[in-house]
Amino acid sequence: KFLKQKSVGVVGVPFSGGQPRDGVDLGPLKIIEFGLLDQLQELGWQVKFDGHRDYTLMKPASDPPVGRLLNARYVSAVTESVASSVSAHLREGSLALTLGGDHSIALGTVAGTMAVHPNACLIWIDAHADINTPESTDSGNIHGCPLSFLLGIAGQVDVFSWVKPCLTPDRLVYIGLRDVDAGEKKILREHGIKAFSMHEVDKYGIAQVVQMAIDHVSPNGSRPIHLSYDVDAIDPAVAPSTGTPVRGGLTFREGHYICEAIHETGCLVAMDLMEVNPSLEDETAVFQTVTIGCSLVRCAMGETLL
Ligand code: EXY
Ligand code: MN
Ligand code: MN
Ligand code: MN
Repeated sequence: KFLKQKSVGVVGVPFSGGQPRDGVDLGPLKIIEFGLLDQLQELGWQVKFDGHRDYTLMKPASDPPVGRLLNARYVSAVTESVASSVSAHLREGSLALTLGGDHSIALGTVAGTMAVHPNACLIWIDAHADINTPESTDSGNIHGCPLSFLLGIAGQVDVFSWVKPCLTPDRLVYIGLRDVDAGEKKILREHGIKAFSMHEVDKYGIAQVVQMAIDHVSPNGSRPIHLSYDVDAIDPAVAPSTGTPVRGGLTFREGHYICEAIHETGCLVAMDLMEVNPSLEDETAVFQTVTIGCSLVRCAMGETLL
């Protein structure tokens, strides 16, 4: 509905500066090595991929904490660049697919989407709420904070002055939450942000949850959809190679169902696949996690079981 042609622009972001563990920067390389681009071509997509950018060139010589925020200058520079890559693909009428890297990257991807589709909605699949403010974050890891910047509730942080508030609470919905900080719970409540935690997934079933989520952010199917998928939403027994695993997650099928149902809306314009860390756990675990990453993307882009 919102794409000009069946083409996808792929943005590979080998970046880990939003959190402390090495290896998540290898995620995009592994995912592409596993053949995702060919798989998308087989689904009938024209694939545009300029290769992985070397974001380490953007690393400032010195990047002392800004308040509690760690690597703030580096994260800001990388995400600003990601935003322009994403919006360039969208302006050409292609779907923008971003492979991470840690979830701070979504600060860039969502800003990039909103620059082209200002009315777009955001479906955030995650064990975590990623909505800490520079004041509420305990860890200082910016992958736990991107939504506060996008919503304009982060307050003034000069290093991030390029980020303009571009998302409203009514256009954000979560599925899969199960590890939300006390400060984040307060933010969700105060801003009336809709969230379907694992409790609601258990209670209503995934099909009804996805339907309610889409109806909430896109009444009458009127809005372009940005899907930001953190692989840690899936249960760590199924997708173990990720930096902040939390028990009690989505099953293999629940995780895929979300993508299938969003594909069926015909409104998907951008997708992120984040937090795949091929340096964590054993070879089998990495294989499982990367394989699932690829199949989640394929399902969101039209692969069906029959
Ligand atoms: N809420 C915790 C923090 O702010 O540090 C944990 C965040 C983990 C975020 C992962 C990417 O989803
Ligand atoms: Mn996340
Ligand atoms: Mn997460
Ligand atoms: Mn926690």
